[in-house]
Amino acid sequence: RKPTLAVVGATGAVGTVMLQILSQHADIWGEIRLVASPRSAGRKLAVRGEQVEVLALSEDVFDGVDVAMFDVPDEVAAQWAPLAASKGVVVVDNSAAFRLDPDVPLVVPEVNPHAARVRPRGIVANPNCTTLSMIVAVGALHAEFGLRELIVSSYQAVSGAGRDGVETLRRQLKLVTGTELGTSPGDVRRAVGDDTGPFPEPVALNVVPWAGSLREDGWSSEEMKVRDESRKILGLPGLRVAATCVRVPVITTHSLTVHARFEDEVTVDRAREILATAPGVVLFDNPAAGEFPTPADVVGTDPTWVGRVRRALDDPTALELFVCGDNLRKGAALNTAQIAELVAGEFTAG
Ligand code: 11C
Repeated sequence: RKPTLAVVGATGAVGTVMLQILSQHADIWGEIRLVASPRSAGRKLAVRGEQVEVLALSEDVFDGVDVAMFDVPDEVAAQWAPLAASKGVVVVDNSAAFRLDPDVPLVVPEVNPHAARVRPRGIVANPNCTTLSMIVAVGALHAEFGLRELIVSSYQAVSGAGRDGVETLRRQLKLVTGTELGTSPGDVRRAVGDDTGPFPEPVALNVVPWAGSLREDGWSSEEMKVRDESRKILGLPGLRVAATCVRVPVITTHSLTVHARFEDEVTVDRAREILATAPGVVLFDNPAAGEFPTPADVVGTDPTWVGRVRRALDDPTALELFVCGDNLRKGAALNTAQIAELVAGEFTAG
């Protein structure tokens, strides 16, 4: 029997990519039901080449559903995911609401697929896009070398903040294009005005060292997610992690610099072999030819792209990498779909 799938949050930035992915992947699903807020109910969206009407989120929409992929705000997921699970639905949730719950596995199919089978609450969590943009590459290196410490800086695209983030950058770019702005203090700020959308500062012609909300001691929620989620996915509760999360004027695709320290000495040759053969990773690393991943080329693709692989000059146990991943695909919709497909295998296997 082909399982029934619900896509909850089908009209959002991630939901839109979920529908594209469902249309491109092997057609393993029976009915696909599209669900969104009452505001979007009645709209028709294309999936698998058909127009499907969007239903308003309610208890009834989960009747007969086997698996549901959720991409909704944390508070909506906190309310509705347990409700769907209580009706026997396996929920794959892309919010932060359950990621650190010890009874909810946090899954990246290339790294810890086995974890998806043990789900006491009927919920499987999908990691944050910043963690996901690097963890497939880091997980492959960890499996060989044994990870001890991660020091990362992110260069995060505006679509991580949803449609509002994208609209904000596009609006600001129109206001600064063709000007001489960016040459004196505050000139960009004055040109884009007080409405900086979901960002605390102008993002056009700028970089903003902030993503998420304020946590203790000056850390951002985004930085804490990178730390907490990496530890949980890799099964390393004591892993040393320091992250600095930065927003850059890129539409889609997060990048990170990664300093990864391992148990013993590493070699670049072995690291390159691992990265070149790891599922879900593309090694694109030839600086002499000007070849390294950038968001402009990576956007719209599935893998984690890795370049600039070097051994740390002052520590033979550490590697330096530059990593790019499409935050809406592997960072959100694709990983969620991959988890849902893992779970679907349980239904089709009987
Ligand atoms: C961003 N990574 O780029 C965030 C968005 O916990 O899933 C995703 C927030 C989350 O703004």
